[in-house]
Amino acid sequence: MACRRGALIVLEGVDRAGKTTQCKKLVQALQQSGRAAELMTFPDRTTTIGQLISAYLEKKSDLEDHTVHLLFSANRWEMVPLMKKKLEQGTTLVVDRYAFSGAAFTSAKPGFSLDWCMKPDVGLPKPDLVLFLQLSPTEAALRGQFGEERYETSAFQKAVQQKFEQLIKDPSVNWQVIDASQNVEDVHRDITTHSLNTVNKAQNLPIGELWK
Ligand code: FDM
Repeated sequence: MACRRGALIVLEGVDRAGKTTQCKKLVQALQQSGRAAELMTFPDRTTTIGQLISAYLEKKSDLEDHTVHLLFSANRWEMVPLMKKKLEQGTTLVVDRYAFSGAAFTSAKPGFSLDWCMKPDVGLPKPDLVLFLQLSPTEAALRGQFGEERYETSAFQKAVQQKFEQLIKDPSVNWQVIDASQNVEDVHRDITTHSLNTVNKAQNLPIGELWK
């Protein structure tokens, strides 16, 4: 019998919602329950494309807005063969940001439609579950100052949040909104419950294609 595939689980949300902490805790929890699980992060700053993106985010270089959008997308596409291989081998991938950040962040810039921003990512492996860590701007502000990277301002983050709200309305994607204002362990418990259900359901299903 063919090996049961792993699930593709994505965490999204605005800055300081706790995505990175929760991704790590979820990978540990899945592994402790005896399932193969690995963390992936986008942008993946280790590749040649990722290094261009990283310099842009650190404001060490400037890139034209369409160009950087396409680089973020290319940075996902270059990982697709590895992602598919791992999923097919039965490893669940927990992904810190994906095409939804791509569409939300660029479309928050003037002159970009959400529709145009989604196009380059059409056909990527479709997540079996997208967990949106919901945190109001007021609650985010209580968690401390923004960092120094590009996009880390409250006005831009508010615009990004609105774009995420539009993306969440798309019923073709399995969104689950998580209340990220809870304490770390309560958020983790909610995320783990949804993820275990998804891992069990996804194992016999083919990998879907995003936004197709
Ligand atoms: N970001 C991330 C984008 O603008 N497009 C994308 O496709 C992705 C994946 O890059 F500001 C933005 C979102 C965030 C930055 O920051 C990455 P972190 O702190 O490394 O997640």
